[in-house]
Amino acid sequence: MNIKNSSTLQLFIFLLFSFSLNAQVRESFSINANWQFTKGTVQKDKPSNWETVSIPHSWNKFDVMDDEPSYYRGLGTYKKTIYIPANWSKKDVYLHFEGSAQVTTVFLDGKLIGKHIGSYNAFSFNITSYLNFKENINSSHELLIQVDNSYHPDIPPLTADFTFFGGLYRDVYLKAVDKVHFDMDNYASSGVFITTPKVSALEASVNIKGAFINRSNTTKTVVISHKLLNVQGDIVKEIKQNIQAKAQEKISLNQNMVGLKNPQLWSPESPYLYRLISSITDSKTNTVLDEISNPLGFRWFSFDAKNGFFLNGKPLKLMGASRHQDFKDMAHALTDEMHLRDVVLLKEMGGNFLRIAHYPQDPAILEACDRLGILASVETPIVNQITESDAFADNAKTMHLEMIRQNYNHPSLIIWTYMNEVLLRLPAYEKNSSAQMAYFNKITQLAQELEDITRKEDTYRYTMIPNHGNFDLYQQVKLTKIPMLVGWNLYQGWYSGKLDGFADFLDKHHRELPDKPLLITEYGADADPRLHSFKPVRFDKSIEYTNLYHQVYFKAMMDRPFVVAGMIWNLADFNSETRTESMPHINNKGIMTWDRIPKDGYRFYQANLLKKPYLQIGSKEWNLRAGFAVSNSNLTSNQTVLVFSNQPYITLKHNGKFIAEAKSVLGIATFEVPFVNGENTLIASSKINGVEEITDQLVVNFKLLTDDLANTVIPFDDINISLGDYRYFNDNLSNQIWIPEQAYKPGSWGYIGGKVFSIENSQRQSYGTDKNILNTDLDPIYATQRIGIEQFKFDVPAGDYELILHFAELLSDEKKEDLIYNLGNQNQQDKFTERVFAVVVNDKQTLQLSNKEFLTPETAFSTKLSVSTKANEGITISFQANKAEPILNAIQLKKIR
Ligand code: GCB
Ligand code: CA
Repeated sequence: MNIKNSSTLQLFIFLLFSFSLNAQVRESFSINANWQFTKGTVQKDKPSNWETVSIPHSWNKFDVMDDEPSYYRGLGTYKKTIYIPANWSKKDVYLHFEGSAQVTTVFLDGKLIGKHIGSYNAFSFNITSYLNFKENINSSHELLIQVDNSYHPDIPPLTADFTFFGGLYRDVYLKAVDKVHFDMDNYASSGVFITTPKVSALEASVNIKGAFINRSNTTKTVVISHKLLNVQGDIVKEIKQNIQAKAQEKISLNQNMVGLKNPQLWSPESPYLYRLISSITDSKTNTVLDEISNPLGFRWFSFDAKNGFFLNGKPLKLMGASRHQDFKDMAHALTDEMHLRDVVLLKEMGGNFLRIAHYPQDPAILEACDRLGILASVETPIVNQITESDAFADNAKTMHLEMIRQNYNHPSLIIWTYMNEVLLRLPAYEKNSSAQMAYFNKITQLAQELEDITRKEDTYRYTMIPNHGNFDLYQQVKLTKIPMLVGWNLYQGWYSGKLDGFADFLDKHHRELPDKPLLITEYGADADPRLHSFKPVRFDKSIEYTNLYHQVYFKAMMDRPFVVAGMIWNLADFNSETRTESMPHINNKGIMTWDRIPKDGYRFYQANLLKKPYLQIGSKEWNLRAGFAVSNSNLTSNQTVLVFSNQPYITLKHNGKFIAEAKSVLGIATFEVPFVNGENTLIASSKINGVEEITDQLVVNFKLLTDDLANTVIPFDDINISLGDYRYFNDNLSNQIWIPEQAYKPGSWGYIGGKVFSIENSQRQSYGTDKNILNTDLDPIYATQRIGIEQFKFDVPAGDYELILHFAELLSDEKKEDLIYNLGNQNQQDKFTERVFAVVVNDKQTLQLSNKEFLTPETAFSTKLSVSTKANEGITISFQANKAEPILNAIQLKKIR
């Protein structure tokens, strides 16, 4: 502060003074800055390599993306000197953690303060008795925290399709409260639990339960009051109660605020938020001892198996997404603003529901849902399987209680969820054996216990279990019976089967469980935004296949009023370290990328859900395209362009010329654009009410190719071809476009002989492999291959060229555990036989390749050659088998002179 004159100084002193008066009430500040961190434990007499970090922090930011399988799951130690304000000497002091993964042990000045189990809920410790205060100076204390994210059979989740990042990854706070305060020892909750037993547009009531404690050494007479404040901050209603509390006494509260007339209702369109200020006032001195603020929204809701969801008496189709809490290069250690941004993005998509999956997330998330009007569910992370131990069940139940109590007061939250696809990964018991029955019974029992806990804790919200598509098994284990709502995670036309299988499943549920409300808790397909295809097929990871997928699923859900909700899996791509495939370690089902760049899926939902006029050209990331000219006299190449819009008619212009007006179907207008070489400016527009226009523009850089390499109209300069592939691949880092292979025709280029590589008996992709190809980020071009290739020819004119050949042996003799999400696929052992072949360029033996030299299985290998060719000679690359068949994964040719 720059103090210019004495009146500012006076004001400053006044502010300081008024602050200390206020210091009666709760104080809290985060202690995120300046921690010392080291991996492993700290050993006496051994120097540790401390590094300065700040919270949120994770030690798994980068090792989850490298080519080494697995990531650090072990101990990390954090330390920091904390300073306790001298004026806190008469207070109760707490250390509050919003979340730490996954077992956290806290020491203060070498003394054990406490331990917490589980990665996703908050916890706090009363540290008052460990502090020693001196007059007028802050006391300093050494805080040491051990955090361990090792696998533990008794701690859920055990396995899952996401990464179990470790670290002190959410905010840490120091808090001070008067000795008389609302309960701070109730699972790190606010200590006050608010319900609205009666709500209508005419009248509402509020019930407040909880407790307060008098930790002082004298009896206190206090006034407990609750004020309901509207958005303007006016007190709408206040209730008060005089209570006497003996020294050290904890007193339960159960108070009602009734007869609130014409409450403003909370809904997605109008998320009206009241605040309930609860306070404790000393009757004698009239000083406020404690005060807390909770959000309050008036709404009522119900789920119906025939007609879906109703909010405030009106039907509302719930549409939204699930969300994981990680982000590119940051693991799960995000700032509050980044969490908030995801909820904003969901709102901007037109969504009204968030499945907080598969675990409770940062408090910023539900706060944002309350404010922005997003309904939500939150779940306890029992995923894929359980351990049949009491300790596992106890930990699960404790996590569940923590979750319920900590999130109780959010009006946006309407569903408590537990167990995700818990029958996906069955232990190796024999089918129908007594051991398997015992396992199933344990699951039924745990589900029933969690259900009972939830119903007892909260009589207003609903309960839900999300299952995978094995209908009969979930019926058998009673998981369709125990919860109030049944969620299904469905992937027909992705992991297996056909897209129409989805609608069949919906109808089956409706037929066989006519009284159970049905929510689609997950549906989605992988989209690697670098991959595009005009022949999209299941598991090719192309944007175009996911476009089809989302259209079919969305329509099936919209056509059926009994489908309560649809939750896209997932709002954004997320890390799943064990995954391989086109983008290793990433689950690409997000409708946005890991760093939140929208894909077409996001635009599809905007076009279908947003009420305000919307229009966006699709595939924005595909701004580098390639294609063949119609002929030497027609230098254009026709390719499809999609425009996503909620307007009925869309017009597209290309380089200033009118292309067409097209009707949008399910939010999509389709155009054929005659691309020209170089820059192509696309402008899509639509009239609204006949007048105003909304427009969107995309510039595509197009590389016009010709089949006639000798022609001079489009002289050959370079080309990148992915063998055994039907897709276009954009390598945005090097600004290069790869095109699919073609067979050789004289005068042109292409392969001779061989076939497209495909995994034997694969139930998913029809070509290429899903393995992580090591030593490259260009996995898609290496994961596809022409096998048994005899030649590759370019009938190029005379000149100097650079030729790059790319190889990857896609088979190996190692046995690998199959990705469990690829339902129905068994572990497979490759039929590997050693491969040896020679590469001959224009009759000159260039290279001998074998699995011992160069062709290390599952590893990218590329080699660059210079070729000079004479007139009418062209370039011929011949592959000569020695052992097994020759292969080629990709090829590039560039003219130098
Ligand atoms: C599921 C799981 C989810 C996975 C998803 C997938 O059913 O619930 O955790 O990430 O499928 O992409 O396979
Ligand atoms: Ca390839």
